[in-house]
Amino acid sequence: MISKSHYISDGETEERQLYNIKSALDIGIKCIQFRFKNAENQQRLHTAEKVKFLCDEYHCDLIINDHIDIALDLDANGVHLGLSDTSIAIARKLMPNKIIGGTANTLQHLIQRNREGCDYIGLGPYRFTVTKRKLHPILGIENYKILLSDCVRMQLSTPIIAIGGIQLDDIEELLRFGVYGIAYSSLINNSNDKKLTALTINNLLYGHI
Ligand code: TZP
Ligand code: MG
Repeated sequence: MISKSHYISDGETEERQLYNIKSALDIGIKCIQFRFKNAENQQRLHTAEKVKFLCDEYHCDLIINDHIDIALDLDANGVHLGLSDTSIAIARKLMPNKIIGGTANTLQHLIQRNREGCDYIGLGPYRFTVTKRKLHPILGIENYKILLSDCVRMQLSTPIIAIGGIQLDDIEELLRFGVYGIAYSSLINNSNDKKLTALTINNLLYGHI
């Protein structure tokens, strides 16, 4: 079962990553995508090992961004792959029973990702965000509406997770347009009441607290 709620980890240092991840676990987040761009490979793996330990302790799913080698090493629940990362076909061969997510920014990408057979598509960015550098063009609500109705018309059925600057007020409308779930980082990291924010996300996505 793919979670409707993906917390994307953020932080320039291991300390910051672990602090943010521990905070997310403490407020009941049940699916974390570990994203640590600003690290050497050895460092990233080392931090990921600690994250895996924490996620196991909290019964939280762990998806690794970009690095299928780390996902395999740690027996994580899945991997999230950008358009220029490992192909979905290779990922599927290497981890047939795991969750494989893929990024999309255009209708062409959505068609490609459906054909490739990933388990969910991260469609974005919804709006500008400082969490990610080298952003694809910003989509905004109008393009989500168009792209999601294109998916219905073309019978593209891979679940779509909206990402990029998502705020609580965006969620109902995105769901109405047909997104399956959301991925977010600063929504939690910048919240003054993380627990309440997490409960509200769950309530909006699953209809219960
Ligand atoms: N990919 C597109 S936007 C983004 C990623 C990883 C960052 C999401 O973080 P935030 O803080 O919710 O914008
Ligand atoms: Mg990537």
